[in-house]
Amino acid sequence: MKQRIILHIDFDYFYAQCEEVRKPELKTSPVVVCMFSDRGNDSGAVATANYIAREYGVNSGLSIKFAKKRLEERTDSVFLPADFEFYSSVSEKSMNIIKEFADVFEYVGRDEAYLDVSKKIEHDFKRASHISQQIKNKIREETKLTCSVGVSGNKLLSKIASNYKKPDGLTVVLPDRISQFIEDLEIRDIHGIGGKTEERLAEEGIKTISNLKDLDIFSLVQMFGRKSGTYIFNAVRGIDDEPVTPRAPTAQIGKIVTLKKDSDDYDFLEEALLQLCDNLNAVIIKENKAFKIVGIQLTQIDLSNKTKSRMLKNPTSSLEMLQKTSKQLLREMLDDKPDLVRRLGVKVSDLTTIEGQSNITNYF
Ligand code: DGT
Ligand code: CA
Ligand code: CA
Repeated sequence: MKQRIILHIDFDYFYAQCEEVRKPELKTSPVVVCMFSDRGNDSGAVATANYIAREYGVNSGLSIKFAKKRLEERTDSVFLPADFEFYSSVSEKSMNIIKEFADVFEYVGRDEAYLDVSKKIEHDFKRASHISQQIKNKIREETKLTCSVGVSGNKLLSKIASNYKKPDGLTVVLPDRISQFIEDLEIRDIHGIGGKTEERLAEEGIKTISNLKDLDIFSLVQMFGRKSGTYIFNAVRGIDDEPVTPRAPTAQIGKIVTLKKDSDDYDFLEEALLQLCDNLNAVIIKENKAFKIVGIQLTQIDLSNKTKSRMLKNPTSSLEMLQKTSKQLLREMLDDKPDLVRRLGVKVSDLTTIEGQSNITNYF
């Protein structure tokens, strides 16, 4: 078989960079994009931060309170609420540019995609670096964004490579450099080997990639089961046959209902909400999706809409998570004393498709 050549493209500090694009004067300040939870001024977590803020230890998931503390001395710091609609529009524009360069284009998430370019560049790695640089240039010219690109013969290595040098990186892993490239990594750098697996391996004294490489497939299967064991065995050798699968973004899936009566009663609304969650979950499962954002919408009797959404820590397709999060959102919205509610909706977004290898990574 001819050499495959696959690119993984990941935009740098995506939400924060989007904010810099619409307000370039932010570029010299720490920029922190926040998911405020509305329980008080500073409750909530950091969605992402630009690289200046990261120098102060401000990263995704940190509480806003801590982020402010760490940036105390930077009086020029900017804390902004996440504006998903804007980020989606920037993403759409960027993805449309990238797509043109691919034989096969696979959308992974708002700031991430795989491109199979094997045919287009006639299986030639020299041309792969060239096309990657062209993509970066075009993205920068047309959207003013930087991204990091990983190039290799498969998805696994390209994903690791795009993260290898950030921001504005370009890393090519040539076929004869694979084992050297992998040996210098940490175990956790390998996509699909999560914290739990790492802990389990550490219990056995396996702390480096080369320790891990010494394990035979039988031991790995014994520890992690056939599917995951085989995955790890191959991954540390840089082997991955997953095809780049044509996939476009599904923006969101939602369900909406007109209530039997107008109401602002929590229990009444909850009952309708749980029914919506059931219906929505059926679609999520059928389409093999995982979601990261849950939102609800109230249409009031004057037909005005109120919406509220929350980002979860990890993508999931769990009905329980959907119910729990949407009930929480409903409570918070009723605390704000809306008018009587006429229509109620629940939606999920930031969707990813679960299948093949990514199925495995969900077990870790
Ligand atoms: P990087 O490392 O330069 O690629 O930085 P980001 O910010 O692009 O990080 P990435 O690619 O892991 O995630 C893409 C976007 O997803 C990011 O801009 C914000 C969002 N995100 C990532 N992690 C979290 C998190 O833990 N919580 C929340 N709320 N959002 C997150
Ligand atoms: Ca990114
Ligand atoms: Ca990403």
